[in-house]
Order: sequence, then structure tokens, then C-alpha cells
Amino acid sequence: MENHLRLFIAASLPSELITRLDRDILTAPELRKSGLRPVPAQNLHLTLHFIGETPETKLPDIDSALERAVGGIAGFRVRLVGGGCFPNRRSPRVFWIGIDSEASQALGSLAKTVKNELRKAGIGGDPKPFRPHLTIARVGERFDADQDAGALLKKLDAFNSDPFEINEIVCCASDLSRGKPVYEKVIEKRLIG
Ligand code: 2AM
Repeated sequence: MENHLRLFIAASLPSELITRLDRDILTAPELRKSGLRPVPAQNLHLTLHFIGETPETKLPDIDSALERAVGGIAGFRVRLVGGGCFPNRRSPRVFWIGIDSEASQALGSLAKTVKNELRKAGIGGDPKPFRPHLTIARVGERFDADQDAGALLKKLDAFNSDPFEINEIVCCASDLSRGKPVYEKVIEKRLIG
């Protein structure tokens, strides 16, 4: 039987920023609440496009599509600013840190180019509109939003990073078979320097 991979396209974060997010956010008391699952530091990334289950034999097509996508796009600077949650404050499912508005536009245009090139290669994915964000924690059934969401949102909203450079995108395979998601980079593409 054909082997399938659960794929998504993302921009990686610099290791110093991941260290800071781990120290200041992921391990903060506001994140250690019942029913809240902080993203493991090594899994932090900015998703550009979620592809989903795809035959492994499609990887060369995805590689070529990403090569075309990054062809005309220069690296750009991003700052992480503020926080929020999806879908709303009363019943949050995902808590996130946001992206400054100029970089949000650049990320949105990169995500659109990636999605279009993949579509031309016959690779589909999540049809939902792109909303730039960095997922920090996911919510389980036991989370008490009335009690714990306010302080967490305040903590996320106060976050500000130094500017950093997005200069490559990656295609990752997400393995859910081991209890926690394990991400493996299967393709890397540099943006124009
Ligand atoms: P996120 O970007 O909000 O964190 C791997 O599952 C990654 O793809 C996760 O980071 C996840 O959410 C993102 N993603 C986007 N759309 C998805 C979907 N429809 N199903 C699962 N993951 C999705």
C-alpha cells in the first residue's frame, strides 16, 4: 500500500526566539493550566499552508512547486506581537501570538503563492483563509476558559519579539502515531537573500 505523509508548509523560527518563547511563555504559570497543551518548543513554527495526508510519491512535485514559489520572493523581517485565540474568547480552542501587520502581509502573500503553486501541481489542502499566527497552546476538554483564559491572553498580548528574518520555508511531515505530534522536515527552500 502507498505510504502517506501528513504534510504542512511552514516558516521556521530562529533558535534564540524559540529559547525565549520557551522561557517566557511556554513554561509560564498561565500556560500550566488543566486542559491546556502548550506546543513543545521544538514544534513551534509559522504555518503557511496545511496540505494533509498525501502520498509520499508526491514529494518531488511538492519540491518543484515550492522551488517555483520561492523563486521570486525575498526574505523579510517579522516581529511577534500580541496574542489572541481562535475561534473566540468564550470558547477558545487555540491560543496564539500574532505577527506585526507589515510582516502579516508578506506572510499572507507568501502563503498564497505557495498554495497556488501547490494547486497547479495538483496538491490541495486546507481551504480556510490564511490567518498568520504562532500557535502557543491547544485547548482540551478540561480547560476552564472563564477562570484561566483572561490571564493567559494578557500574558500572550504582552509579548513582543525583536525583529527576525524569515529566509526559508519548509515542508514538514507530522507524525501523530506516537501520542504527541513529531515534525520532520522533508523539504527546505531558501527565499532570495
Ligand atoms: P497551527 O498552524 O494553528 O498551529 C500541523 O498540524 C500544523 O498545521 C499545525 O501547526 C496546525 O495549526 C496547522 N494546520 C492548519 N490547518 C490545519 C488543519 N486543517 N488540520 C490540522 N492542522 C492544521
